[in-house]
Amino acid sequence: MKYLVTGGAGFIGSNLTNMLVKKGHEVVVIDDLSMGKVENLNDLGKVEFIKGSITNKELMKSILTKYQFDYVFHLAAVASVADSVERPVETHEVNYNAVLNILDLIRKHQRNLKRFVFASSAAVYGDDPELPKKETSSIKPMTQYAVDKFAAERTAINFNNLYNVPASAVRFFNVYGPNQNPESPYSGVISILLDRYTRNLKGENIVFTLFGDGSQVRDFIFIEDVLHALLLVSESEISLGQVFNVGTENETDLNQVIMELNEIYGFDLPITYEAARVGDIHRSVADISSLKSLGFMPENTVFQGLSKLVEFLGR
Ligand code: NAD
Ligand code: UD2
Repeated sequence: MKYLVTGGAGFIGSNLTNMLVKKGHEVVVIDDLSMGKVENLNDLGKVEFIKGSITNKELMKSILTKYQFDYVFHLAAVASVADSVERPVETHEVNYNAVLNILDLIRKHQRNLKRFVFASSAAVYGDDPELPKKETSSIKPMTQYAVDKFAAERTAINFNNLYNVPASAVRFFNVYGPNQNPESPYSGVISILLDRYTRNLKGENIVFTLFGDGSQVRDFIFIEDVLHALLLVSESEISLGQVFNVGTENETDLNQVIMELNEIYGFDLPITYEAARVGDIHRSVADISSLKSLGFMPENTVFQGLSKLVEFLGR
């Protein structure tokens, strides 16, 4: 099969690309390397890597007219909520306008497509007290990131309904695993935590900044489980035109994550506390009944996932 993975040098995209290549599929990756790294791709010789922005209309047209894809996974985005608060206009260009353009190009030029899978986010639910979040829960996007994710997700589903562009969307909760870039202040919290543990182990005296009191709750899901979910959604017939939460249904607060990592590493990470971030969501947990109806069952607890990740990174 032929796949296009946008954002394929990033965290989720590179893990997906590496798995697809391992299964013997052909993969084209487009990434501007703003957050991703070519080194995340295990077998560059087997991937057609294109460095460029999804906002470049000419480039996207050339890719989507040159190849006929079976599957498109759209993962490229300004992936940080806090970054979108700093850069709402740039975020909108990447996280919405580019998606609309890609869908329109697919509508006009892709004849073999089996599925376009859009990476949306649990952020669309906002801070509404109704928990766990069901796909039918109320939507309360609190940042440009969340507004654009919801709008792009609806656009993908509308292209499915109006123009027969086969599309599904997934709302990721908090994903963690190898290849998550810890270098931006807006990186995923687990990647930042692991970076701080390893640097302390190497003798650097570096403190982790906790925004809030650590009681914020997330539904953390390990990348292996996410890849399983992505394959199920892309290959199932009943997922066509549908949106799926991708989480575990387990609530973990940040203090517990740090406690488990202290146990895995065998020392207490030095922490400094700052005010909670503007736009931060206090509690987020998924209802995954819909995903389970496709045959999904998360296999890793947070402790198991963190242990595998620490193993992978080496101490
Ligand atoms: P990531 O930042 O590692 O990956 C995104 C990739 O897109 C990066 O490699 C980046 O360089 C690339 N990119 C950014 N702007 C681009 C542009 N204009 N043109 C081309 N490439 C561009 O983030 P991730 O965690 O792998 O997230 C993947 C997708 O999943 C994103 O759409 C993100 O919003 C969504 N998501 C992630 C999580 C999570 O917990 N990681 C949660 C919810 C949703
Ligand atoms: C994540 C995703 C986002 C999204 C959402 C879905 C990333 C980078 N962001 O946002 O794309 O769709 O999940 O729910 O993966 N924190 C600290 N110290 C730090 C960094 C973070 O205390 O150095 C806190 C942060 O304020 C927040 C929590 O940790 O309360 C999680 O932050 P995050 O950026 O990992 O994830 P989130 O949920 O904001």
